[in-house]
Amino acid sequence: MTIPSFVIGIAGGSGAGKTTVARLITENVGESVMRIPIDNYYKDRSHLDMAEREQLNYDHPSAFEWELLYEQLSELMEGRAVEMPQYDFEIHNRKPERETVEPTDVIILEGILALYDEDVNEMLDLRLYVETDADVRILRRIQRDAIDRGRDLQGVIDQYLSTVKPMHEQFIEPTKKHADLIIPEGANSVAVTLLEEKVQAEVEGEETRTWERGAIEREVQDRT
Ligand code: UZR
Ligand code: MG
Repeated sequence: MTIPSFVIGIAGGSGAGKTTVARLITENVGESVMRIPIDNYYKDRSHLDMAEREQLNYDHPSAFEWELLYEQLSELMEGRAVEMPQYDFEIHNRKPERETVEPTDVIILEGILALYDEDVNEMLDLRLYVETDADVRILRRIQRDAIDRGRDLQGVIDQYLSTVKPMHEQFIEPTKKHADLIIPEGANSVAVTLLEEKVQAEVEGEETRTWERGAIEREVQDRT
């Protein structure tokens, strides 16, 4: 039975490069590490039609099923497999089928609000915030949504101004204060190399975590 020994959270705005950082630090590590996109925990919207789903605010904390994320993370932390939901961005909805996910030594939880929920934050050993300028992020967003995913450009712009930007400022940016480390400009190769070494060592069985899980903030509080 595998009990995860190291859990990393990666937060940051849409288009900041969270997925890229997560991929790069796990690329050469093999099967002892998994990535959990918090996108998998977007609420099930099967009762709405496509036009209604297109209108939803996907950048607000209430778009996610936090209880399910917490429950499944807790199961994994105790060495049990979970039936994880999967998300389909094309239809803005959860897929009908779930995927069986077994616990691994290292878990990387990645998403715009990875550092938002207090209970989830307590489960993380290392909290990262990827900080990338808003102009770079919107350009990437246009590339991904309008060019790669074939969405309408005006729709991408409207969504950015009506929800992505205000929610970023209200909910995502403030979670930076929960971070242990801030990574400038996403796939910053020095940061990625340091993190990769850490993950590699953890997977090879060296105990690299010398602090107690969730202890960081308490320690800071004790000192103040
Ligand atoms: P990342 N998102 C969608 O566009 N459609 C969905 O059904 C679910 C999410 C977008 C969401 C958010 N919102 O900014 C982004 N908008 O996915 C988060 N607008 O994903 O961190 O990979 O950019
Ligand atoms: Mg991503």
